[in-house]
Amino acid sequence: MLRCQRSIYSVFLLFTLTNAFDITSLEPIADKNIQTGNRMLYEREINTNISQAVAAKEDAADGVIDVNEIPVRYDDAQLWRIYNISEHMQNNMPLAETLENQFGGVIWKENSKFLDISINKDNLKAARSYLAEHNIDKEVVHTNIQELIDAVELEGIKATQSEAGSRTKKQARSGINWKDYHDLETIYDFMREIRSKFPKICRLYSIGKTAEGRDLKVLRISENPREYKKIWIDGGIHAREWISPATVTFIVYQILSKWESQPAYIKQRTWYFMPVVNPDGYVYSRNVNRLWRKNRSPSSSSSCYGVDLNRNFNINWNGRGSSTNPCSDTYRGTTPASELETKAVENFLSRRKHNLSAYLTYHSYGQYIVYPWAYKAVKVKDSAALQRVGKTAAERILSKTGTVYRSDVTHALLGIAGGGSDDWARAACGAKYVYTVELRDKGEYGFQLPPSQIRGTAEEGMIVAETVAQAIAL
Ligand code: 0X9
Ligand code: ZN
Repeated sequence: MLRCQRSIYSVFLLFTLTNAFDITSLEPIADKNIQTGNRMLYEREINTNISQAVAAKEDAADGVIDVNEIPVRYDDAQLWRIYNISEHMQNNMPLAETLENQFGGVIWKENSKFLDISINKDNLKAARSYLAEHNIDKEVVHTNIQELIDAVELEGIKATQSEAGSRTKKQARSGINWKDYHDLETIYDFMREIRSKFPKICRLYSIGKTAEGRDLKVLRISENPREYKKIWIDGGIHAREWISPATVTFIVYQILSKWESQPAYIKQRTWYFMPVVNPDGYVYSRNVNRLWRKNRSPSSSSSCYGVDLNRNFNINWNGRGSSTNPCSDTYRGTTPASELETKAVENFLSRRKHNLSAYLTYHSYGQYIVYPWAYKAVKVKDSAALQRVGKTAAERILSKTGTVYRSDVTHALLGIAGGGSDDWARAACGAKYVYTVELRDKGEYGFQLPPSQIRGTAEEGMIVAETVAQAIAL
């Protein structure tokens, strides 16, 4: 035990001396980003329009084009906010679904108060007339979504380019930082790097593969996995919510970079981190379609791809708030846990449910900290404790960063939905502190949260994790 402690200490000392994860000295990713991470931007720079992009891809692939790989653009697409959506049922169909089915709308956010939906340029006129005919008001939040997407990419490149001249040998190999969003490889390299720097307390699992053959990776941090209470933290269930994997990697970094001086409620825990539950979707949202939400599994009954993993868990599957249509963004899949990602998480966690005290899952956007149930309009029996801890986290966030988060039971704030990972963790694994955290913002930028807000938002995610860890009795 003493030897183990000493070696942890020496790793820590080495870590401190080399300063490998000092946020200011991490290896810049600018060059890499232009070539790999931000492929959409790279492609736009070399191809001035889509037909040229197609030609370039055709060349690269010896005449074979995969239409699913042609970058999707959102020039002049608008983002609308519509209030009082429950009043606007059309022939028994919610308005969101009508706009999705008839006008190719992409639902960004739907909750008890409003609907955020984007409409492509070609459908604007028809969608506008539809709303006018039905006396439905809308706010136009953005008039060119492509501009928002481009602005994030450029800001990220600029934020990291300034460091290009200051590389040293000591810097992290993974090239991660919290000034920009990163590609999957950078996130996985970071996890590998953490494991090799802290071999005594870290274990890296591949808990399965995706439909496209990517690994599903989980990092465990624990000094005593047999005894310590477990906290699971995941991100990236929804592909386009890029702030979520960024927040989960930040929590890993925060916890480990000061490991020896962490309080008992952090050190005497077993932490599981899965920053990207949906790697295929994440890669697709970086390379092809920025607004992609689901995974990328093909359907046998439709030409549409993807299942909403947060409607695919084995808890009231096929219930309200999920869709039977493979083309919908809330498609629930063919059976409960039909998806490899869902199956992998369910198998891994249900085998480790002993001592599982908390399940935290990071999403965006809206600034909410919500707890079960989502699938029915009932609170869990110990909801008073969940409300108290959620409220404490929100108060701490407000005093530290000034951002307002609301905490409440999920069905009240976000509406009813079956098949969610949070409800499953509570029902199937008995985790007490179960929260879905909807990170920044409240809709100003939505999924295109500026890179300058990554750090502050990730700190808010960290506060939730710390508050929950503290609430669990040792
Ligand atoms: O609808 C979702 O899956 C989550 N919101 S998001 O905008 N990130 O898609 C909220 C999940 C809340 N929990 C459940 N519905 N189970
Ligand atoms: Zn989400």
